[in-house]
Amino acid sequence: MKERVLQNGRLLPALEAALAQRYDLHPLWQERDPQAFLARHGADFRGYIASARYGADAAMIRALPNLRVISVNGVGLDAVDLAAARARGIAVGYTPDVLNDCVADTALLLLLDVARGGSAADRFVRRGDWARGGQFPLGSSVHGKRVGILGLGRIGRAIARRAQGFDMEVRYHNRRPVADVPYGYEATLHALASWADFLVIASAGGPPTRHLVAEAILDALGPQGFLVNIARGSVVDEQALLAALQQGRIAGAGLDVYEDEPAVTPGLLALDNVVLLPHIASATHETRQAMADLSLGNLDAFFATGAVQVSAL
Ligand code: 8YV
Repeated sequence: MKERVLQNGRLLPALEAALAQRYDLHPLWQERDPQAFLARHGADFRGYIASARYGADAAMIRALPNLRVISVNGVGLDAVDLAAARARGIAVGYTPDVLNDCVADTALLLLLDVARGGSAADRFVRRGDWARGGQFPLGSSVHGKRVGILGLGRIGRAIARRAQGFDMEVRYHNRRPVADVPYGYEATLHALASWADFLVIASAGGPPTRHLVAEAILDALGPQGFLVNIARGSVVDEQALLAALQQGRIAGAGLDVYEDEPAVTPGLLALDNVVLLPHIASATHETRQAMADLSLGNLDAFFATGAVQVSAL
């Protein structure tokens, strides 16, 4: 008999198809009353497939009393209650590394776009402003500028390498200094923001980093400084960011993530010096396929051997 696996939200169609072939996959998101469904059938499921957006909180884990494995199709684990999983002995798999390059590419995409005004210039051409004789304002060059990276994990390092390729100077702030990297360490985020022309957030999300970037850090970044966030929206106080942008206290922002996705603080939509992406940093055919292979591999490995391939615990 096939193992029952619960699916909390949409995934790559190819992954959904592969899961449905191997498992008795149930799409919870199609239930009209998910709570009632869980109350009746929660005990049937031993597997659970989650994503960065559709995680597994304590209530969900409680509703699945026989759950043995959670496979997260993503690297960020802030939407999964890891303590609750650990307490119950539930294995948790995730998909680190395979998305480092695409996420880092997106950080540079946002950095270059917001500095040079790529998206705004595109709008300028489409509006007919160029044809009418308009002059698009000058941008900021990036070579020789300073990139401060918050969170020098796997993705942060990939961003640092790319920034060096653009002849930028790199420093970072982390909970603790990282051995074997050629980048300067700033002991506080405030010092990093004061030093940087571009502050790039590549840290984990969740309670420990919530609103780390708020008014004081934005003011340290200053009127010539740009913020880039490819990590989690929760790290930035979005209202404070909006105020800083509206008042010219920072120069611009490039965002892939938001506090309340898919909602974006409305005031941001009106600003030409803000580049807004819909959480697509890992969204390429190649990377999403690699993530799908790994999250499926984690489930398969667990049911075959009792352990996931890549454990988050
Ligand atoms: C995806 C992400 O949006 O991996 C993460 O933590 O935020 C992204 O890669 C998501 O997990 C895809 O389902």
